[in-house]
Amino acid sequence: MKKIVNFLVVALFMTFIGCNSDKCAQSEAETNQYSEQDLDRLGITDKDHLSAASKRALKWDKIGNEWFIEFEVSDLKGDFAYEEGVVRRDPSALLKIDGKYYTWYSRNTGPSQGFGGDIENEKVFPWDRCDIWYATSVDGITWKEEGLAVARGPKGAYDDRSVFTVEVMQWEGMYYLSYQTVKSPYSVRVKNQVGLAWSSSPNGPWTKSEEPILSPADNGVWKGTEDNRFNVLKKGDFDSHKVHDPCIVPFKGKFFLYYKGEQMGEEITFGGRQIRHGVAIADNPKGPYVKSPYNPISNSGHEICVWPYNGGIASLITTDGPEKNTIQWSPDGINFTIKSSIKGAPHAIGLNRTADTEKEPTEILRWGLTHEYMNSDYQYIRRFTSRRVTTHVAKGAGGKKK
Ligand code: AAL
Repeated sequence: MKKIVNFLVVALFMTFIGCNSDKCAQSEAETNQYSEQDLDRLGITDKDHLSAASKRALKWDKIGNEWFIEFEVSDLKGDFAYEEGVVRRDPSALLKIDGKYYTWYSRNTGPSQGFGGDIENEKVFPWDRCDIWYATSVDGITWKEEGLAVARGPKGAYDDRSVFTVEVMQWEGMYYLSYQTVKSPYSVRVKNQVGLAWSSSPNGPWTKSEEPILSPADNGVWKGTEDNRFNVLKKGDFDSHKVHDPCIVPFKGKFFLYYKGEQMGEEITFGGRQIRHGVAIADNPKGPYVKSPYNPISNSGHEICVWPYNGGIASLITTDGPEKNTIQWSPDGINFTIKSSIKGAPHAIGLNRTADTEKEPTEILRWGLTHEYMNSDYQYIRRFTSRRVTTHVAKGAGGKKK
């Protein structure tokens, strides 16, 4: 009996050692779920030994290069030519109304002093003390600044310090501008909210919402009283400090307000800022907007750049996080997967909403607006174009695919 027990103990031990010495081996059920064709396409010949990277690759959608593009940026003419002393930045999407393209943007004048000086009277950022202006163009190249669209609110209002980084939505004969708001004083720890204005004409006049339509989560706790955004007792939700870059898209009979969240106690992770996107959903354009319980819906990104495609929503993810410089798509507007990894993209894109978004996945990115830093004080609005890249040609190979 003793012998049998000893044998069983040794056998069990051997099994244990065996499993551990080859812990990367796949279970039969695991290996059988992959087709020979998929394995061959990915160059995986030993399906019993799949690395973590191979396992990720086997989960990819079967896509070619239809989401891969490269961008170029160029100067615009007329009032969008660079003008010393004037900030024009964060252009909205383009609408075409009565033969003219329209865009809205943040505008102000003069240099920024940062947080070191007289915050009450100076400008801390180029996007501080902004109002929302608009411009039109017949050809998308030469622009005419038309004037003020939405001004900051009166002292004491939630938007008394700055209204900026605007997006536009056209819906059933009405125009909606969603934008960031800051209430004075503009401290480092100041919360940023989102406001809305609407009009029956792109030329206004605009009616502003009395209250913000979106606010940061209220579950972070600052540590101490120093005006420092990194000192926290508790960080709270991904958007506990700021809700930024709003963009409302009509989708599946509702209104999806995509936004960028900034978190109290933000860290640098994966070589970038800890920036993520969220979505808040409403039955009506004016709200109320309810944040999705699935937020954050991205783990990377910066300015929001989203468009409808193939019954879902596509999103260009730029600047920050491990998935920066990717284009992603989601069937439900919430669960996004990577469709392409690109070399980089212009900042603060204003999409051409007149494009035929169904022609191909990135058709809406063929041209549009962006902004560029001439220096830390002044930014100006420029044009981007993009082209699809479907082949890789070795340098000097005479244009033939090699
Ligand atoms: C941009 C945007 C928001 C920020 C600032 C102006 O990149 O994310 O708009 O507030 O910078």
